[in-house]
Amino acid sequence: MKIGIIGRTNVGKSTLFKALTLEEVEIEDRPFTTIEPNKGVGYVNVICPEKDFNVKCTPHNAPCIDGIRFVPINIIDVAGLVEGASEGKGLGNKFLNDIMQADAIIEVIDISGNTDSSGNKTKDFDPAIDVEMVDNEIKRWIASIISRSRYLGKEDISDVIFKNVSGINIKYSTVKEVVKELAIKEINDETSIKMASLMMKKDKPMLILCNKMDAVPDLDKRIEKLKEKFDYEFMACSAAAELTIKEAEKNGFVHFKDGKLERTKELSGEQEKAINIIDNIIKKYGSTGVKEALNHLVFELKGYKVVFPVEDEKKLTDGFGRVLPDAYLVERDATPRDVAAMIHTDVAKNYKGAIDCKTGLKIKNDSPVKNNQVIKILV
Ligand SMILES: Nc1nc2c(ncn2[C@@H]2O[C@H](COP(=O)(O)OP(=O)(O)OP(=O)(O)O)[C@@H](O)[C@H]2O)c(=O)[nH]1
Ligand SMILES: [Mg+2]
Repeated sequence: MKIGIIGRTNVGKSTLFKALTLEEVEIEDRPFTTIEPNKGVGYVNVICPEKDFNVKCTPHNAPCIDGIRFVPINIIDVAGLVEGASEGKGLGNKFLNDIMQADAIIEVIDISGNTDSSGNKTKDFDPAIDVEMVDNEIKRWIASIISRSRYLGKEDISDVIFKNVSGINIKYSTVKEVVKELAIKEINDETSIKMASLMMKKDKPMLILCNKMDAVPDLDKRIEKLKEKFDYEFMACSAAAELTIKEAEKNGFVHFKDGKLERTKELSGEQEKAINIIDNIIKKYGSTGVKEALNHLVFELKGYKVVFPVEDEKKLTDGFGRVLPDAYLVERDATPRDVAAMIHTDVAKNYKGAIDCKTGLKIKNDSPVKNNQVIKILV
């Protein structure tokens, strides 16, 4: 799974990206080896089933820290979006194509209002302007791809559209649904924009993340104002605070557990000052908001689930004797057979069914797996 970070310049996209993808000493065994300069690996969190089953896990693809599994996902951070990008302005098309490879999008906005559309210092800038602009550019870009379709009236219109939108990672089933729901009979500017909107909603849900919450006294009021205007979900964060914690953790100064920062080393005056600022943010908001945003986008908006496949349903081990080794992120409708295909083509080929390791009962072949389910694939 890929998450794209988008937004206009200077809102804190790269700070968020760094906070999400920072390599931590405790985290090992990354499955993703091809990482381009603007791409990295972040982690969503689920509770490790080890406690529930009264075992101790031996993680392979998803590290476990304090009973929380860190399941890897790809993150893409791109350059700031400018008005007219869909027509080639700024980094334009290349950039939008990159972001369209993502399965879900985080749009970062600067809720402090201290920077304007061009990223320059100002006061009381209305971030609704940015939300509007990004929304427009993404939809126009998708619409421009749809409208490249040459429909002569004889073929299946979905097939014609899919030929173009498959390149930006829109599913065939989505194109079919969109064509049906909007009763599309022809492809023109108006229908393309409508289709773009709906395709985006279905295949690339976007969460708007109000960054720099540390710099505003009236966060709730500002978010409420945005919510009234747009049909998006809004959450808030301080990417800078999250990055400070991650770096302090990496250097062994603090440990963040159960919503609290524990000092694990004596801190210098400057360090103590920085950590105190973070402490105050956490006291006020409960967290920096970064992890919550990523988890919300992946598990709620995108509906993904995490499953733990094992070979031995009693010991919960794989062929190497590792307990609950792997955590797989699967799509909303994934069945045990889909999980089998993720493990290996041979497992998929020889698939005979699956067992829920908690109940010991067979899972129906066509019913979707559940979040946090431990399953044994029968081959
Ligand atoms: N107060 C505050 N400042 C932040 C936060 N996150 C980022 N910043 C600051 O915002 C500025 C821009 O951060 P970047 O991460 O470079 O922003 P960007 O969106 O990647 O910018 P471009 O790559 O130019 O589009 C930097 O000075 C950051 O320190 C935050 O949570 N709070
Ligand atoms: Mg950046």
